[in-house]
Amino acid sequence: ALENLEVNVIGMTCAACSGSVEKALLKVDGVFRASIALLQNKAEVTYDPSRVKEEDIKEAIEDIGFEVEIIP
Ligand code: 9UX
Repeated sequence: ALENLEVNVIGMTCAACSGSVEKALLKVDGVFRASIALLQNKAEVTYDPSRVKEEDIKEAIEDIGFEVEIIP
């Protein structure tokens, strides 16, 4: 079954930032949907937990230069 993950993304200041986060997330194998809320500093990700771990999703965002906090 697919799962949803909500994270705080720290450091997004413009629409190009949120665009690059969305693009990076959608490139991750097992990620189906990524919705970035620039003003709320949030990303909501729909993924297949049998194909990708929460940690890998976090890393994909960190790799392009933003900090991430998982919202429990
Ligand atoms: Mo423009 Mo957003 O450099 O970091 S992409 S502010």
